[in-house]
Amino acid sequence: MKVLLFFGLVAVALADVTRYEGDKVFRLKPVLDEHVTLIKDLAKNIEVDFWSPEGAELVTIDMDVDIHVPAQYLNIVFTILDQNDMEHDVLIEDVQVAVDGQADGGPTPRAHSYTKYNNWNDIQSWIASISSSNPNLISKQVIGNTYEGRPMTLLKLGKKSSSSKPAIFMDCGIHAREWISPAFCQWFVKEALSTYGSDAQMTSLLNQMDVYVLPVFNIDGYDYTHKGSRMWRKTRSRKSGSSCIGADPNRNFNAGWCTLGASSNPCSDTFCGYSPESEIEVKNVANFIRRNKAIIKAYITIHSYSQLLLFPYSYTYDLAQHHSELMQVAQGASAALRSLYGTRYTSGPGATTIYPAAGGSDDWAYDLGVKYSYTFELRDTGRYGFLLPESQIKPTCEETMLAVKYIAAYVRKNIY
Ligand code: DDK
Ligand code: ZN
Ligand code: ZN
Repeated sequence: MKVLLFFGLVAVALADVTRYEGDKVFRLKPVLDEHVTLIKDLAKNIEVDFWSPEGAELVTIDMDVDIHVPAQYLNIVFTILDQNDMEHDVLIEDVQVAVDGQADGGPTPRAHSYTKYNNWNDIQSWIASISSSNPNLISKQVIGNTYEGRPMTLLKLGKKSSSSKPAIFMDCGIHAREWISPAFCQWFVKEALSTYGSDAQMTSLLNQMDVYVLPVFNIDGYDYTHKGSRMWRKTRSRKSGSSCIGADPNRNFNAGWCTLGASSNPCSDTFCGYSPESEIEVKNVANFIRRNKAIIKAYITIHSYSQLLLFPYSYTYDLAQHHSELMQVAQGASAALRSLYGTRYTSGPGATTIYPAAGGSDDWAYDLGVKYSYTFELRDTGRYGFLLPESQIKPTCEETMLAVKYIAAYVRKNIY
């Protein structure tokens, strides 16, 4: 009886998990206005999961469009592409195979590891143990709870000091499915602790500044990508009157909110939310940064994929007041990143480098007065996309460390 009950529960649990057998990821190359219209029509009529750009409303001519198409729609999509002569590649032949293939970072049993995609449970225990490991360099504080009630714990790295130090704020995991991002925040914390005292750059950084690290911003969404649907992007907030769940946290900040490159449709992956900061996770982070704006000198947010280093603005095509300095620092950071494995990044303002998108955290922080405001889009450029294999965590994090440390060193030398 017990055994039967057990298998019954397992079956129920499995039935809840979205699977992607036979699904494909295409890269479309729209070179005619008709191609763009066609992609938008396709999105209206069948269930297309936009990987890049992240919604049909962001598609423009001559851009690469990466879409994940469920197996049941493949025939129709192939037919439409051929009938309309739209150039396309298949990036991923079978999405479920790629999902299963991500975990190439080592054998089970899978405890916390810096070269694995840890689930929220493991990250939570890691936060607790790492912050008690070295009380002289690290402390933690809860800045609020998520919609589903999980604590948002912020780590503070830096040599203890009697007076308050200038600080850098960095978050990971704004978007649930971008798993390489929380992996980078964990890596950064580990590296900071283990290289303090030996690496000159890290030692000066933590002596003169504090670095606030939020390892997972959108915890509810992240947890859901482990337990429910791997391709979830948004928060998990519900509102009566809509059957669709969640808003895009990176469209929910109060910066040109919902004017451009965001959707007011609650079912869209780029839904801007019902009002600025309607998402409690966004409000918690915004409140913390507002409260500490006198000391926060840089804001860094980690996403994937595309290999870009972006800075304001995304809600307008206008150049930021500090455009040339932001560009210079971005190019220096990209060069540092490339020096390790040759990985190429493109730098520039969000609106022209990726796509116009209002309500982003970087634009909001910048307009608040945090001059050095950067959005990273980490590896890769689409071979695996969000399903970057675990074997790439180490090289990705190592090279990204060089870029983040470059920005941090620049900020440290230029704020006094
Ligand atoms: O939120 C997005 O769509 C991407 C990361 Se997935 C970044 C867009 C540019 C920075 C937003 N201000
Ligand atoms: Zn993202
Ligand atoms: Zn992205």
